[in-house]
Amino acid sequence: MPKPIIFSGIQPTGRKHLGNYIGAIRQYVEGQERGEPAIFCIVDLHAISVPYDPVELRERVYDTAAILLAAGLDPERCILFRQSDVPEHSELTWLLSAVTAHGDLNRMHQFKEKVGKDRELASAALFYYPVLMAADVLAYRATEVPVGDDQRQHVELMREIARRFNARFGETLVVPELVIPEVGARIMDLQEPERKMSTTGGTEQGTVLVLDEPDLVRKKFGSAVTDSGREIVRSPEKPGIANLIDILAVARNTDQAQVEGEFDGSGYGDFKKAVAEAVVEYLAPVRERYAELRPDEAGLDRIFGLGAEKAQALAAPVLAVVRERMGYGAGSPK
Ligand code: AQP
Repeated sequence: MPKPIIFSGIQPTGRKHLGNYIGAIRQYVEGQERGEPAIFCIVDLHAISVPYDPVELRERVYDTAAILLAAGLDPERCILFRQSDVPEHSELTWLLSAVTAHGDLNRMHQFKEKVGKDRELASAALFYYPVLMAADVLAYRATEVPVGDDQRQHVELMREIARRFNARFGETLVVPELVIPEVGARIMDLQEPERKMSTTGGTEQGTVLVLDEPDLVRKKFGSAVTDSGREIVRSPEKPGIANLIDILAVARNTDQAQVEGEFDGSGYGDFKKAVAEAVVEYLAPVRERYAELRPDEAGLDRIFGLGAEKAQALAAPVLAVVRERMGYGAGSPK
């Protein structure tokens, strides 16, 4: 069996939360052992699809790189780079737009959720977000895309874009597989457990940040919304408890049934305390390593430089074939 080519992107923000960590970053670290190569990209081009500050953007890219390295990504074993350093992503976005239906983009849940009532004012970049995401992955002929459950629809669309491209221009692109974790693919907001934990759409108190101080983590779990019952079981009527069970299972590297068994008969208060302590312990090494890594921007720049070089060496030949198949440049398609 050939090793998978793994690709995933992450937005540049210093406010990475437990959902991002459990749903995505944890999978990246595991992926670098399996992938050949495993490619991880800080998607600063995606970041301009919503209002932003240029000075802040540069800072947040460093923050995100330091979080990923602190979590265990190793530039010797994976390719870690900044999206804007590899122009093939932008070019392929435009080329893929030829086989992307406007109607498909119109149906994207994330676009609808993010624009809300302000559809007319939303940037065209936000509408185009899924095409750029397709280009990110397809430029590397990646076979696996590790993401959280919220990205399911975007990955389905990129698969469709690859199939349409191949049908129209001949077998060129690889149709990648979605990879979501068995437990923790959708971590919910602690205050509003029917909504996913989110950078922009969640509550402050219900969003646990990777870099939160331990006491703040304890406070957030202490005030987590549960229900009026007593049972610690996974059930659709108990989204708050089900979410805490998932979080504890991941933080302790065990399964949900084990957690249910251990806390059978316990009160919600004790359960929430146990989850808080497990998460504090889970995130402490990341926070500590982050504090060491983040100040060294020159070191982070070196990692980006090396990563971009390796990424471009992979993407450029794919782009050359795409251009040729689409009828650009001299000669006839091979
Ligand atoms: N609540 C979540 N549970 C599990 N996985 C999640 N992810 C996001 N939220 C959850 C996964 O994290 C990865 C990186 O996400 P991102 O930083 O690129 O951007 P995002 O998906 O836009 O992150 P947010 O927090 O959800 O921001 P908002 O809500 O503002 O858009 C992705 O793989 C994602 O699936």
